[in-house]
Amino acid sequence: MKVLAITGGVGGAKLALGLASILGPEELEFVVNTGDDFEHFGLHISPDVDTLLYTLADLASQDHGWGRSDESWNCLESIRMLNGETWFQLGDKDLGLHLTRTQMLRNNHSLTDVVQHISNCLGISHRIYPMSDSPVRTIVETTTGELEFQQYFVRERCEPIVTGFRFEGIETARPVAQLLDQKFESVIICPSNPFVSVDPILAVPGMRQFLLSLDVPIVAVSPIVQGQALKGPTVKMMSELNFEQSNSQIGRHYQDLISGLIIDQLDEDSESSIRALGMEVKVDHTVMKSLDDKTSLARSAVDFASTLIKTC
Ligand code: FO1
Repeated sequence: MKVLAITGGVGGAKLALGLASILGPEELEFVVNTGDDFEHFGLHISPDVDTLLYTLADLASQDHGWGRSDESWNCLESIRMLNGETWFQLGDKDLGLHLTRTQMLRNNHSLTDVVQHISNCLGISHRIYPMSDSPVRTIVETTTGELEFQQYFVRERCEPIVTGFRFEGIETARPVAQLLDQKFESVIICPSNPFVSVDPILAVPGMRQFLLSLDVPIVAVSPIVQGQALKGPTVKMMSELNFEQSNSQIGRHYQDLISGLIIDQLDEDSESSIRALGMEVKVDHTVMKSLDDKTSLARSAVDFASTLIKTC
């Protein structure tokens, strides 16, 4: 069974690690959000891609979920001493990756090639595709104006009230050709933020059509439990956009795409309302703390997708 996993950053990377622990490189590939990418100090930063790279390479900071473990912050301290911008924290080891990527991009390598190169160097055997090689930038529309994603997320700590999103550059973006050449037997949408992590991927012209043309089960894992997001501003965004903060709403969000939704056992009572949307529901333990939690949910998602193949 070859699986395509769609993921954003920290939340999605947990399930991604679970999937990579149970499926080999021939059985699993990833497509990752690059709407969070931005230029900082002239460097190309690709937070969601890097979170996945570091997670799969067992180099991710356990404290933050993003950035490197065993990090040092000499460069940041030096910037601070010079009254430079320190709102976005780049560790010394992490900087090495940003420098390498930026130089490769300037030497006309595609982002896909850069990600492949870094994957190889970090010993990652699963294939990771950025959602597109051309730049797409998530812009958060708020009651106080538009903000680039990292300004909203990190600098403003997700405080501004969200009114919508737009994905700058999306019109000319395309899924990477190597991804479109692949066949998959199921697709798993990791429990990432639907608005700013998964939607940018699905908004790439041709991506949704590609996924639907596979004609295979597409399964999503809900990122919310008991009306709360385990990480990040998903629920805050739902509330500000006047959406119900529920798994049913997550089901509605992906309704024209998915055939199954996995929800947490604490939300068992929403099973029938989600089924009424015309999709299958699986109730499981979706809170991933340990590696066991991650592999167990991964196995559950893969099994769920394979039961849907039989009913297709
Ligand atoms: N997130 C923060 O909340 N604060 C930071 O200073 C920060 C730095 C950072 C550096 C490199 C990197 O790859 C990610 C970093 N992140 C930071 C995480 C990132 O902004 C978000 O987690 C994602 O964009 C949302 O998926």
